[in-house]
Amino acid sequence: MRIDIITIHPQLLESPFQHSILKRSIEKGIVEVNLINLRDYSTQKQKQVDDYAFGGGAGMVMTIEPIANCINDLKSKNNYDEIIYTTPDGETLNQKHCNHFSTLNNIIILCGHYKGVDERVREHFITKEISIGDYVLSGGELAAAVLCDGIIRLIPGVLNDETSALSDSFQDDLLAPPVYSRPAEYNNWKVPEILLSGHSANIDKWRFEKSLERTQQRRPDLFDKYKSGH
Ligand code: 6GU
Repeated sequence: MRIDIITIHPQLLESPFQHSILKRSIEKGIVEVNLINLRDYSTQKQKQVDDYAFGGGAGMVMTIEPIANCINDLKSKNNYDEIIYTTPDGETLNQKHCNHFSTLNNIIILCGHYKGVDERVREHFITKEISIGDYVLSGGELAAAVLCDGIIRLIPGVLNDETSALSDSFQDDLLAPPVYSRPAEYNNWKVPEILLSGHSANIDKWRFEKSLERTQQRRPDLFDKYKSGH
């Protein structure tokens, strides 16, 4: 999979890809991530990529020309399955989006900034608009990093134990059950006996019940969705 990220702060996005699972996915050649500096596509003297909003009002707008130049340049070299724009007024990212994006070959992520991009970019270039939740960030870069992490870890071969992505919270609309490790007793706080029993059928049953219980208590909305689908 090839992910081209268009940003005015490429350095802000370096670190997430230099560690742990994302780093390994790149080293293994499963993913290629390119950080593209939007300013490189500005034709202005000062490499400007924003301007005042027509009609007035506070805040700058990301202008269409550098973005169009950049996306057209990328499109002349690759075919893209999705061109995603990170913006607080997009669809709220969920596991279904991540599952879908993880099956694609080439995507572009355009990181939003200021008061947003010229609407014509959204109309004519963008195929999907994604938010990571109902709060406002100072830019789309951290949202793009979250999106990439959510996608990349699902690509076959990225996680060592492929089944571990399948038992994630949300993958089947249920939260994951509690987990424990050594020591079996700490401060007189004991690990549930059943997990030490070695009886895998009983353990699976216990984990499933805990998943149900936890989802019902913490996320009644997810629990209703789960029940309606089963
Ligand atoms: Cl994608 N961008 C910004 N600026 N703020 C956000 C967001 C994105 N998602 C949630 N808040």
